Amino acid sequence: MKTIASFILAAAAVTLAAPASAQFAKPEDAIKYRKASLTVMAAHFGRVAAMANGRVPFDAKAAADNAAVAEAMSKLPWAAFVDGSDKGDTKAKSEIWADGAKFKDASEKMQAEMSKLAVAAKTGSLDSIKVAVGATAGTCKACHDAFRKD
Ligand code: ASC
Repeated sequence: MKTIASFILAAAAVTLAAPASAQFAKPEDAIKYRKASLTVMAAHFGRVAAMANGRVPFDAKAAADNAAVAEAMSKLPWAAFVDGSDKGDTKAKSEIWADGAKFKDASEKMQAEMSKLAVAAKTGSLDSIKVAVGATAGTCKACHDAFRKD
């Protein structure tokens, strides 16, 4: 009985961890998934960045809500850079697969800065948000420069 209970718990844990190990039937599905999560992340990060840059009026609740969505999205694309998904409707450079450690490092830097932004946004301090938006955008750009075709 104990064994069955442990098995069920383990299965539940795997199910809950699914976003981090999303499975894809075809390479195109992985490409669509990572582009979709990056697009949603950019949309919500962009709303916070627009406030930080003074393009839209600062709204603390909107900033916190959008930063939280961007943070959640920041965790998703990476499991979708599966082998065989370097070809097709993608700007991903082959360096992603050739230098996986460097790509992972770049992705982790972005996630770390996006998390700091979410924390800053929760405090409601526009000055802290400005700093965090700048740092986060820097990690977006660094990864694009190294790993995305123009
Ligand atoms: C954004 C966005 C990116 C980054 C990048 C930073 O808002 O969509 O891809 O910032 O432009 O240089």
